[in-house]
Amino acid sequence: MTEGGVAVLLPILDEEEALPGTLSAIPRHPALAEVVVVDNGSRDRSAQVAAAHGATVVTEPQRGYGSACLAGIAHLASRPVPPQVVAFVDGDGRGQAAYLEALLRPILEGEADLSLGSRIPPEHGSGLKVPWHQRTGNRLVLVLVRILFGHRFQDFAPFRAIRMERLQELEMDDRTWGWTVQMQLRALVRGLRIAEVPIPHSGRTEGKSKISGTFRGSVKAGAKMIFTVVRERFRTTGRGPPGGRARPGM
Ligand SMILES: Nc1nc2c(ncn2[C@@H]2O[C@H](COP(=O)(O)OP(=O)(O)OP(=O)(O)O)[C@@H](O)[C@H]2O)c(=O)[nH]1
Ligand SMILES: [Mg+2]
Repeated sequence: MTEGGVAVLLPILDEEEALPGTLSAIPRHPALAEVVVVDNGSRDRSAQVAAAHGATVVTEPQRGYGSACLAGIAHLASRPVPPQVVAFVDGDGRGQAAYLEALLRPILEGEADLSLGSRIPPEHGSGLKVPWHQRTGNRLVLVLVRILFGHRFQDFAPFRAIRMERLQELEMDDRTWGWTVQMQLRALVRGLRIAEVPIPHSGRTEGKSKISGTFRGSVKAGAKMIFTVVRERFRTTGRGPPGGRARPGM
């Protein structure tokens, strides 16, 4: 890896309890250039906790997971030397962060532009029970993508890494929970090389769930993801058949 290195981006809301564990779990990879926490209007001490752990804190008042991601990317793009790779980690992502090197490997070895940390379901050994509403919603979105885009993704998990230049070419604009779906579908349609790295599913161990920990949260996020799949299908019509150079199961 030459200039720029890897930046880790954490879009967060009210994560003061989980952040210390997550930030400490990020491996000190030689290519790691910056850790950016985007605070999306937290009512707790998330921003202070992030700064105390050495992260750059970016504030984004407009609510939404995608809004926070966009603010973080704008911050990184404005750096004198922008990073070459951006990795996304959730605020409660202590368990994911430990797998950062495995996630980055396909990109750093020049095999992929986008590397997706796909959660291994508990029946395959991760031992963690995913709530039924989250499992059902996720499956529904995966099936819909298969029908409308002809591609079998394993997951739409937020833990992922992408080459900065490729990310900017995707012209991402989803400000909500459609963010992960939009990124994968646009990467597919534009022919990015996609790797899916199996990551054991590790649930939240600190702080409060905002999305799939509750039935209401799952329904809202699921509806947004389904809407995003359909919208992206219409938006990308005429760009040629989807397919890309995805490498499922890698
Ligand atoms: N920027 C932003 N981030 C949010 C918002 N709501 C939640 N998040 C963050 O999004 C990530 C995922 O939220 P979680 O509450 O962990 O949702 P989940 O992973 O589906 O569910 P659990 O892990 O079971 O709690 C975390 O980093 C949250 O802090 C929001 O409105 N804006
Ligand atoms: Mg979580």
